[in-house]
Amino acid sequence: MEYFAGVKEVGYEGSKSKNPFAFKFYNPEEVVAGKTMEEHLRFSIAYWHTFTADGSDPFGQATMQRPWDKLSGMDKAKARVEAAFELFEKLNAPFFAFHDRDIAPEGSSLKETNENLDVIVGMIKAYMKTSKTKLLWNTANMFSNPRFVHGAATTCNADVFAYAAAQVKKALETAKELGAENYVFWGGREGYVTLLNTDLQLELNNLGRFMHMAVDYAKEIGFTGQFLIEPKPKEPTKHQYDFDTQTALAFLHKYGLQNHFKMNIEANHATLAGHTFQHELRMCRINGVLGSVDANQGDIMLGWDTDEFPTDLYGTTLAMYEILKNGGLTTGGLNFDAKPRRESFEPEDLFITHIAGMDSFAKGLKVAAKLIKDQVFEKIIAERYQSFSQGIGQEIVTGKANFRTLEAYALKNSQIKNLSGRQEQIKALLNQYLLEC
Ligand code: XUL
Ligand code: CO
Repeated sequence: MEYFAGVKEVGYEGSKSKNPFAFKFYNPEEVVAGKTMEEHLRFSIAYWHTFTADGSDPFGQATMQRPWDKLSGMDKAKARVEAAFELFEKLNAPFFAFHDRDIAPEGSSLKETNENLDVIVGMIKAYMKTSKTKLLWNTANMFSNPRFVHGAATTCNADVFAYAAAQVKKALETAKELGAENYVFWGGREGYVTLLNTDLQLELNNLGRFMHMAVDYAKEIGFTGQFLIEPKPKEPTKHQYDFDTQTALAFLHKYGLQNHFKMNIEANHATLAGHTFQHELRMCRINGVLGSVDANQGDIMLGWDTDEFPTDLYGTTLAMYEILKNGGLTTGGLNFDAKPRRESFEPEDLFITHIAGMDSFAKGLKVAAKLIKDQVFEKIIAERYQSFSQGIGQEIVTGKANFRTLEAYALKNSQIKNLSGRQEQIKALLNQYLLEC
């Protein structure tokens, strides 16, 4: 059966096109800075938003019209796989990503749940044999089922910790089976709501133990994909343990896990933490832990995770600047952890939204590549910090200076001169690149 009969294969038509089902900027074969756009951008479709979500919110019921929703149970799960590979092919998507519970329903026992999963993973594997679409990453949903009310690896209930371990064990086997390039840990309900009933130390120690068990099991079964932590500061808990990149890095170093993990940075999680998307990407880049990206955007007027498709060119440009400066994403990709608005409920909206996101990142890539080619920020920054490449500054950064030598220098140096930061001039220059590229 064809699920999206109204949409043919989406092709590149150029920036003048008015066809809503065509790319205006994303031209997979076009070479930018030495690589094709497809190789740079490594787009991925998020199974949960695209095939599982129904548009319900705390105030209202499902709105999404999805042809497979007239089915139920395993029949619905199978129809979703068929629809997924049709959409991947029509969008020419190189990757996809899923949670275990997105692809197959839970059974009445863990054994039955795993059996359901085996059937669907087998079906996905068969599709992947003839499809170009690869698995960017998979993960375990340890937050929807009521058993995870107090968390999973950071629960107060050891039986739940054991269940979560069994679930991640199975998810790692799935990752290996389908050749996932990464495996993601997003904190789900790993966090707390009040310290009045929380043993903070035990919960964090248990999280460290859990992550070590995952690393050990991946080694045991020969899963060589990259482990990723996806930071988020709040939601669903008041305080999520993987608050942001710096917090997650401190956790990894404390528990001796730093050689096994990189980060999966989500734009809307960065802004919830009070950071820009670029801040989180830069923090990863300078620490060598930029793994992958959940490409979406929030709404500056709202304080929650709205998971909108990325259309802000300023954001996509600065994100692509960081990614290019990082030398690319290696095993990672740009995964659209984004959903059509509840009001955009037609099946065709699944194409329109992805096209909007892909075009926005393609344009961002081109502008970022030009900025780097012209060394715009590099020149500004080199000039701003030039005092550290000679004289006393050079002594500081090469470790030759100490408080005594610096005091002697400061006593003699009566005239300190600072230069303007020229922030507004730089922003106006960035606008010129955005408008003219
Ligand atoms: C939740 C979120 C998740 C993760 C995967 O905010 O971003 O969808 O990406 O569990
Ligand atoms: Co995400």
